[in-house]
Amino acid sequence: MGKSTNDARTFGFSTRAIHDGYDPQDYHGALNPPVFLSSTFAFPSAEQGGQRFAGEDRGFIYHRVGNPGVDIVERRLAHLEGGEAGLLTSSGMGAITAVLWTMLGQGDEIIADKTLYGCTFSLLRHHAERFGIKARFVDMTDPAKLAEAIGPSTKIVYCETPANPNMRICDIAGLSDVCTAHGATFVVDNTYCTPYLQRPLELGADIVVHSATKYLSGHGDLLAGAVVASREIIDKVRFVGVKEMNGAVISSFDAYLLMRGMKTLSLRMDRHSQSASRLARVLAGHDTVEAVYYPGLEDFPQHDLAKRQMAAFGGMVALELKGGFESGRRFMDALKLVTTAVSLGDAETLVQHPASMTHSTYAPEERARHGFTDGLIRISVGLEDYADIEADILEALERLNRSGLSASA
Ligand code: 3LM
Repeated sequence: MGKSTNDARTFGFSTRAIHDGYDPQDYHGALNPPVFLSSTFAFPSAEQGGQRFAGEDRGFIYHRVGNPGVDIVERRLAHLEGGEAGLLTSSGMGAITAVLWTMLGQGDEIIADKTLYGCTFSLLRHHAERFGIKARFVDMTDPAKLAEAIGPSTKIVYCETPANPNMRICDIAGLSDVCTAHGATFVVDNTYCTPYLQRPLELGADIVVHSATKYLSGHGDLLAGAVVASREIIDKVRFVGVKEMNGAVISSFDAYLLMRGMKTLSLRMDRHSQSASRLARVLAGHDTVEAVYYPGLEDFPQHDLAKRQMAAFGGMVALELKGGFESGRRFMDALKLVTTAVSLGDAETLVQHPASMTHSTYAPEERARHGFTDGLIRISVGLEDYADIEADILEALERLNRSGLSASA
C-alpha cells in the first residue's frame, strides 16, 4: 500500500513519518488522506462479509476492528518502530489494558519495573489481583534482578524506559535476553522516547506500547494509545483485547490528528532534547537544586546505557529542590510562562508534582520504596524559545531563594 517509503533501507525516518503508507493518487491526489467517518463498512457480498469475520478476507468490517484512515497511521507507526503491525487505541491506558487482557489469564504472573506511570502502577498493584493475576515489581535497571525473580508462571515482563517520573533507564537488550530464556513476552512502554529516539523491538522487546497522547501526537489536543508488535500479536490484541474486552477504539479524527503530529516528530524530538539537555545542565549547577535526573548528564548513573540505547536523551527532566515538596509547590506557583499541568510531550513546557498528581496512586511508603521522593518535580520541556523557558524557571528559583525556603532544608 502507498509509495515505496515503506522501505526502511531507502528512506530516512522523517521521510517515512511524512509519507509512509499513503499514496495521494489512491484518493484523487489529496495530499492528506481522508478521514473515514463511518462506523460500519458495506460488504460486497454476504459471502465476503462472512469471510471477513472468519479472517479469510482482510477487508474492513466495523470501526471497532479497523478503519482505512486509522489503518494508514497504524502502518506508518509500525514501520517507524521497526515492527510488523500496529494498532491505535483511544488512550495509552487503552493500549496497555488491551495488551494485558489479551495476554494474561488466571494464575499468570506479570513482573513490572519498580517505577511506572501512576495508572499503570495502580492497574497492576490494585486491580490485577481481582482477575487472578499476580503482579510483582522488581528493579529492572539490573537484568540480573529480573533473572532472579522470573519463573514459569511469568507471562509478561513490563517496563518503561526512561521511567515516568524519575528517568531510571532499563537495559532493553539485557532484559530481553532474560525474557527469551524464560519464554516471557517483553513489553516496553516507549512513550518518553518515541521511535525517533529508541526502538525497543530492534533491541529485543516483543511489544511496544505508547501513550500517543504525548510526543507522538505532540500538541496536547487528543488522547491516543498505540501497540506495535508482530502481525500475530497485533491481530490477537485487536480481535480480543480491543474488539471483545476493552473497546478502547481510537476515533478517526484523533487518528488523523495523530498522523499530522507525527509528520514533525523528528523536528520536535530534536528540539525537546536540545532544550532539555541545556536546562538539565543549568539546573544541575543551581543553588536551590538538590538533584537533577536527566540521562544526558554525564554523572547520571546510567548515562552510558542511555547513550547506547537512545539516539538523544529526550525532553523530560526530573529534579528535587532543596526544601522538598514545599519548595516545589512554591516554585510551580512562581512560574509565569511554564504551565502547571500533568501530561507531557506538548509544545508547551509543563511542570507537575508526581507525588500529589500523576503518581498519587502510590502510597507514600511505596514511593520511597519504588525510587522517587515526595519532593520530585517533573518538567516536560516544550518547544518555546529556550531562552524564555530558562528565564522563567530561573526567575522562579530566584524567588524561592529569596524566600529562604530552599536554604532551610
Ligand atoms: C502523565 N501519563 O502526565 P494515556 N504510559 C506512560 C504515560 O506517561 C501515560 C500513559 C502510559 C500522564 C498522563 S496523568 C493523569 C496524565 C509512560 C500517561 C497513559 O491513557 O494516553 O493518558 O496514557 O504522566
